[in-house]
Amino acid sequence: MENMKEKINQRRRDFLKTSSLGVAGAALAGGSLTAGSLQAKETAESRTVVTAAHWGPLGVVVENGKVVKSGAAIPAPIENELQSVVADQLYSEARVKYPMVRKGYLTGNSDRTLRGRDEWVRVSWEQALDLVANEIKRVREKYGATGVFAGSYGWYSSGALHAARTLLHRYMNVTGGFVGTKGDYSTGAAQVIMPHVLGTIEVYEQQTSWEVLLESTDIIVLWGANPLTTMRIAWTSTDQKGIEYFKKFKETGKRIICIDPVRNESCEYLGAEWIPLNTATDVPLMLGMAHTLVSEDKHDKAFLKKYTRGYEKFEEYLLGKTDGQVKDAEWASRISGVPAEVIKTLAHDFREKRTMLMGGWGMQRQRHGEQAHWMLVTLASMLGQIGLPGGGFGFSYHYSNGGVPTATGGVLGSITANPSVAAGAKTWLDETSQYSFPLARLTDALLNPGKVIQYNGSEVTYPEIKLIYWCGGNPYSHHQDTNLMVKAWRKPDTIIVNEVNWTATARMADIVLPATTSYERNDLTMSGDYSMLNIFPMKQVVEPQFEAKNDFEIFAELAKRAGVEEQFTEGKTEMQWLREFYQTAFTAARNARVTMPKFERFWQENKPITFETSEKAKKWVRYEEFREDPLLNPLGTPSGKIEIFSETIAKMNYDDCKGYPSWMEPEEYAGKVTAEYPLALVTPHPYYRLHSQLAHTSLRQKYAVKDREPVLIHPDDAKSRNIADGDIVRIESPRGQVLAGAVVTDGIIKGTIALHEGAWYDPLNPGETEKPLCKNGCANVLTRDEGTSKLAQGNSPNTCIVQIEKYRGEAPEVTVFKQPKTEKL
Ligand SMILES: Nc1nc2c(c(=O)[nH]1)N[C@H]1C(S)=C(S)[C@@H](COP(=O)(O)OP(=O)(O)OC[C@H]3O[C@@H](n4cnc5c(=O)[nH]c(N)nc54)[C@H](O)[C@@H]3O)O[C@H]1N2
Ligand SMILES: Nc1nc2c(c(=O)[nH]1)N[C@H]1C(S)=C(S)[C@@H](COP(=O)(O)OP(=O)(O)OC[C@H]3O[C@@H](n4cnc5c(=O)[nH]c(N)nc54)[C@H](O)[C@@H]3O)O[C@H]1N2
Ligand SMILES: [Mo]
Repeated sequence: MENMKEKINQRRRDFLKTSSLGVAGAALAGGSLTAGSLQAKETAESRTVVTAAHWGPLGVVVENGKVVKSGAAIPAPIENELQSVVADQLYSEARVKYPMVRKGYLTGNSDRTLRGRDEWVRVSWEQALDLVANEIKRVREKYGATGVFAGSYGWYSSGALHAARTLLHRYMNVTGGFVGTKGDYSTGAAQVIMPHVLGTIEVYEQQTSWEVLLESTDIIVLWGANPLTTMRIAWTSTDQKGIEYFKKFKETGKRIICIDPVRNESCEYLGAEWIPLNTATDVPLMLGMAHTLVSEDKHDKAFLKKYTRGYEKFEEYLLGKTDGQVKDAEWASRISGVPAEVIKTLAHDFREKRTMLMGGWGMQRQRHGEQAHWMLVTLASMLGQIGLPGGGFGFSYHYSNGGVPTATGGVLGSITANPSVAAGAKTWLDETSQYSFPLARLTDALLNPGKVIQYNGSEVTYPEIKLIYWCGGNPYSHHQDTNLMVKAWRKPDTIIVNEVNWTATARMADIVLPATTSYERNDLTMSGDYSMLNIFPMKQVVEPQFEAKNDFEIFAELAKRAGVEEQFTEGKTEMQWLREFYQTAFTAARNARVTMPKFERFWQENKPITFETSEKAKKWVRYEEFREDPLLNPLGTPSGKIEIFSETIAKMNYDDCKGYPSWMEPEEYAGKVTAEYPLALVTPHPYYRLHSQLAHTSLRQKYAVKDREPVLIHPDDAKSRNIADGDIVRIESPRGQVLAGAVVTDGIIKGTIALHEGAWYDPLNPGETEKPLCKNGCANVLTRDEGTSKLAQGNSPNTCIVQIEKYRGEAPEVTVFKQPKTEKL
């Protein structure tokens, strides 16, 4: 039965089966087993290699030179199936095998609308590299560095050295510069507003320790957060501990509340109370709670006075003094769909009990997304628990194991985007180019060179982009309004993509260079992002498949053609780089009086290093120092306090972001549907993939419905359209149309459907119609491409209305996971 709930229950049963370690161990028979994990080992018949990926430390079993199995190298608290498909990734039918050039590009490039539907021609590496090097040189000479766009957003693969995007930037920097990007798709709105409110970006910061939460927190609120799903991976590699802590909290029997349009995997697994709400209505819901507190005089006035600024201005708005609208629980209920009584009760409970509001990020990936997190901080201020053990708010408990205490040890060095910057860990938000624009405005920039837009109090002018180079990302999966992007993508002269697989982005390029997976090269990674708990060896498992090369090699070759190979490689080989990165950690660890093995031994033993965690780290409370003494430990805001009113933002005078958090109706949501498009769409992150990564593996069989992306629909909405569970459906928005497979479930609020992000775009007859049908179900074919506001210009996919119907007739086959058409010239 293709039913979401059934699948979640199945997962629960699978979990119960595998949680006793003996059973998990047996399931992984083949490698050497220690408590349900695969350790490095070599016998006459088989070899187990320890490596790692975003989805954690992996043991990979090789027999006769081929990978036959993979699994956790350190036991996972809940089985992580993402770890089991190394072989599928290596030997996929979707792999780019050779350097390929689009036929029409080779024969004069007179018709750029052929992108995405032309034939491909295999060329030699020499030919491909010459072509790329010469074209970049031509564009730079003619248009300068601003003609070359290499923002190349994406999640590529873990690794301190083979970091696809960083390597591209490094190559671009040593050869003459490029246009880069500002921000990311994850927290586009929050990361720009939070510094005004709290003085830090907040979303990528360590959280109050889980050890403190276990002891002090009474209520956890998963406010639009789904950690069971989103912590199956981490930006470096998951330390797997965050989920373990959620599990422990659940075992204490304390309350967990989930405020979400979807009864998501975390809600199900943790047995949380589900408060369904309409997508994009969190601000009214929070205002309703805030109003309840004020009207009963229960807000923490002492906290507001001592630690915040501008509350009075916000209160005037809350009470309707500025716009005549009282934001009480009844008003909030009409918009959010949450009963007024529930709103009031929650407000009381949060005030009386030690409550941790864990905010996810889906609610800021929408128009006016800045307001949700600002309002959440405001509500938390009124509750007065910020800086107390286990209370307040946290914006990273669902991501990369936030709240897992930081270990004492060493942190690996890593390759830099600019050789003149010394090696060391840098965050991906650091700008590496001289020119940049907010990344979610990509289509707008391609279509409107020279246009000036507002961004966080400044102006940004779009460059004229003549060449795009993408390495380690998949914009045809991640960017909003695919059909508009197809048009924009026709503007540049040349598009180059390094890819492992024939993703839609590779298919839309002119030149495609085959990249290795991380299992075909040597690397190192930390785990946890915040915990820095482990160093994982990422040992090469097999030889590169077909003619795939490492991005490092590709860019070294290209740099050589520009006469700057030495600057790019610094004369170091793969293993020399790794030894150096390791040494950085070794030295730091020694300074912290922690011993690490010498590199040679570490590499030869092929075992993860796990650092110890201090008692101090376990007791760490975010904002504790600020609470103790706000004058001695002020925040990085202009007032040094939490800014409920921001003078800085008010002075920008933006109509779409005022000086205090407020409710601005988005253009499309459940409260603003039309007869043609009567439903709202939400696009959460998928359980069995990392965005588009792993979509081509056998994991697809666990969720696909009639070989399409599953769409969650409420039984009432399905019934009125004659849609049954398992039906193929057609979803249409003002911007595009896709096929999907219906999952009829009461686990979604009525009036909204959910289609996860990350499906591979697979158009039927591309270029021939205005709204070509995506056969597979890529959510972004439907979504809107508009900035969150003039402040952050973040992406806003969760602002979207649609219609859905049963698909009649023969559904076209999904073809995007196969090789594209090739030809000999
Ligand atoms: N509708 C909607 N859209 C969204 C979101 C949403 O919530 N809703 N979420 C947004 C968010 S938060 C994000 S982060 C983005 C994610 O968007 P992306 O980060 O672009 O998505 P990935 O699928 O991780 O793409 C990574 C690509 O890199 C390739 N790759 C892997 N390893 C290597 C390597 O070593 N070398 C090279 N050259 N390539 C490699 C993979 O094959 C894959 O195609 O999507 C955004 N889009
Ligand atoms: N397995 C897996 N893990 C991942 C990823 C992945 O693709 N797969 N992606 C990684 C990346 S790059 C990122 S940025 C993070 C993403 O982390 P998030 O952005 O937090 O993830 P989402 O799934 O977009 O949203 C989380 C929850 O919010 C709900 N939601 C959406 N809109 C609203 C709203 O308006 N209000 C409320 N209250 N809830 C809403 C969704 O239904 C979902 O249950 O996850 C990371 N982890
Ligand atoms: Mo993200």
